[in-house]
Amino acid sequence: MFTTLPASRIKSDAFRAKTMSAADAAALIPSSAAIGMSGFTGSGYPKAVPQALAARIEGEHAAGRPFKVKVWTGASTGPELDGALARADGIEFRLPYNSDPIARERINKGQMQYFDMHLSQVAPMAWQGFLGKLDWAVIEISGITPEGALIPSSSVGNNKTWLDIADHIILEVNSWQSEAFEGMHDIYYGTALPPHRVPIPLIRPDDRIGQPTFRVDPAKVVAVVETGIPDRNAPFSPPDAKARAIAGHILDFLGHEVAMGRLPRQLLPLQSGVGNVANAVMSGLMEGPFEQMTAFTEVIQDGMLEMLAAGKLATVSATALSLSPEVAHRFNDELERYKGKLILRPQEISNHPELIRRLGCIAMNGLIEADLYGNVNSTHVMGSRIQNGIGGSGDFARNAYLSIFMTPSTAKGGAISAIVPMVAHTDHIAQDVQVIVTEQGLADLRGLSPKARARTIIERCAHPDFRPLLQDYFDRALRGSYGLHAPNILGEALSWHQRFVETGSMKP
Ligand code: 0RQ
Repeated sequence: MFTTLPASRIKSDAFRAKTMSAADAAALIPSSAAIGMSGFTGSGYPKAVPQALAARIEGEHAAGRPFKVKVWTGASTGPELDGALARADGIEFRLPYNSDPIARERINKGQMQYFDMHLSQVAPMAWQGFLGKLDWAVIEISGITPEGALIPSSSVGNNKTWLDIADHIILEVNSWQSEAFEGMHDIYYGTALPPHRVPIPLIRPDDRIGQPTFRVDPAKVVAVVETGIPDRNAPFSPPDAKARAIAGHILDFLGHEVAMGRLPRQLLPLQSGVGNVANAVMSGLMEGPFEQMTAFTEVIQDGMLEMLAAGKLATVSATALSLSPEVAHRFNDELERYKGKLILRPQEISNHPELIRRLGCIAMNGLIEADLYGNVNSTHVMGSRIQNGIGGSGDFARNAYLSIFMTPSTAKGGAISAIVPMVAHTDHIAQDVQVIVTEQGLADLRGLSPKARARTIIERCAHPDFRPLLQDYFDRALRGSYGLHAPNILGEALSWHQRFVETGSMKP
């Protein structure tokens, strides 16, 4: 049968009967509710209901009535969710990862509680129950089948878990998302808590072990909202000289590892973090000699999609797309060509420590600062101000075959050294950090004792403006430390950070 109207994405009559406006759906949610939202980076997050909820919260506040909710997600989301709710001062508690600037400001002003956690652990911890009850789920999907199964959209995140454990569900059916998404997801329902846990039967990154849709109890679905709003990720800036230098060092190193017989010619499954540097490394790999690579990662940024399109990458497994607006629109039009090569999974699988260890991933993540002994701070600027969160970096770094961290050697126009005597907060201990790369060079820390690590990091990674200061600190620590295994002058170790807090520069 043909019609001039675009076919509804809601193919089930029972669900179509529950359609309503975003404002009507948001009006159902009470203050203090814990809401599991879809979304992982600026992809697949609900866009209409959170904005309507934010408008409602602003109205309640104007009338002098307190109204806040607790927001659980997959990872960061977009401005229509975190940005809108944070601007309305509507978030009381947030987990597990945030990159929204307004929410960040509220967290750092002490106005919003934030629980920063490993992304693989969100669903299992929700099942354990100590986070409290999940009252609502607001989930973006790309369609509903005639049988009432939900076709996921551009991220999977924790949606399976939110749909399973929430009391009430609101679905946003987004017709901006490509219909060709149907069949690209692999939703595994075999996870459980101990003592019922069994091995996850995934042997290769592109194995399918689940089903293409989410199941849902229709009795819990109280509203279905139709939208057509694009995903919103920040565009990537073209790789600058520093990002290109970092990518070059990593490519040389991987080539060396292949030559030494420690990596196969097609490498091992790649994991790449978020941000411009990570994207630049992917662009570097695009030009490099490696063919038929695979990826077992969290997010697929532009660089990875480009490699997939060019055949450099054979397959990619992730939990979310994280594409710039331009590439996301193109991807939507061309999605059919990626079928069979791209799989999106729940984040408890994409980030599963046992799978990462067994597959032997090559993890490449950004850092805020690293210290002389190879400990890494990924989250807390000057030890107290949260930037984003640990995200998946801990899941991957500890369990990877090769754990690489990368950063420009300075931040804030050269006022801050990314290499410091002692990190002001530790996310990744030295045992989980095998390689540190800056535009200055690459430090291969594998098998090195702490003092050898310090010498290598100063020589290879530190910026020339800070190298003599670090060398001087280390030399004096060698003379005056309480112990000479990992020498430190405790009273001085964090004085670099304090100097920045007081003067705006780490330079004396
Ligand atoms: O702040 O924008 O205000 O200037 O931190 O830094 O250089 O743009 O780098 O985007 O790659 O982010 C660690 C934050 C790096 C990221 C981090 C300031 C800097 C800037 C961003 P401004 P850049 P990136 C999988 C993996 C944890 C999660 C993770 C991250 C801002 O990589 O969140 O890895 N990692 N997940 O100025 C003070 C320093 C600084 C500093 C940078 N030493 N001191 N400020 N900045 N270094 C993906 C997911 O889990 C979803």
